[in-house]
Amino acid sequence: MTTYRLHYFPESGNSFKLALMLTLCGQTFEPVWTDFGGGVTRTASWRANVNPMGEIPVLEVDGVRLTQTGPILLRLADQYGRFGGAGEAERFEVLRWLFWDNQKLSGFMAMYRYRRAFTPGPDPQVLAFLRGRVDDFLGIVEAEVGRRPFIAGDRPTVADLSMSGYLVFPPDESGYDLAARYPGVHAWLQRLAGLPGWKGPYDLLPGKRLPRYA
Ligand SMILES: N[C@@H](CCC(=O)N[C@@H](CS)C(=O)NCC(=O)O)C(=O)O
Repeated sequence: MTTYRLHYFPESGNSFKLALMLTLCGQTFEPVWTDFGGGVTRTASWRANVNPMGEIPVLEVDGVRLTQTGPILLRLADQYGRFGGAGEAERFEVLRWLFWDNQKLSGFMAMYRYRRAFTPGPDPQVLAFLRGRVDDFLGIVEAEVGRRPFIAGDRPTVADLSMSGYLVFPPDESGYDLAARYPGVHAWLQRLAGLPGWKGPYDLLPGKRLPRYA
């Protein structure tokens, strides 16, 4: 049986993506809480011993450290035969949205939420810029998931798990009341939350939280 150890912090939507995928695939993992707020991922020793990219999450699979949620999700999808998409066209869609999510939706939403809620005295101009980008990306998702149940087609895939990773945190952290402003996105998130075994980030990722400023 494969053993998993997930280096994470509870507010990390990227960590949630992996925790959720493992859970939906019926796997358990050892949670390795990491002091992100205390700056441990910036230290030379953490980078030398855990992740040279300086990022959370890190998934240890039978002792081998893997990073970058996109390829990890794809590998787990192959391993468990779940959420990988069916056929060449759907798999291409999965890759397309995974890349887009990493660069755009999750990338900017993570920065916006972190600055807004977990950083003292955020620069209003920086927040306005980031929010403008997130609004654009949410508008794109709103249109797409209004046309089909899940982002790559009729079935949920790792692209949905990735893209929803930062959208399921409480509105007072993200600053977005999705039900009110993006009802199609909200309905898509509800479809995902209806998957058997689905749990939210703070249920899957326990431990000490970051200080809140908003
Ligand atoms: N593309 C990466 C993103 C990982 C990432 O940005 N993680 C955040 C925490 S959730 C981080 O460690 N950021 C540190 C930094 O940007 O310096 C992935 O999918 O794993």
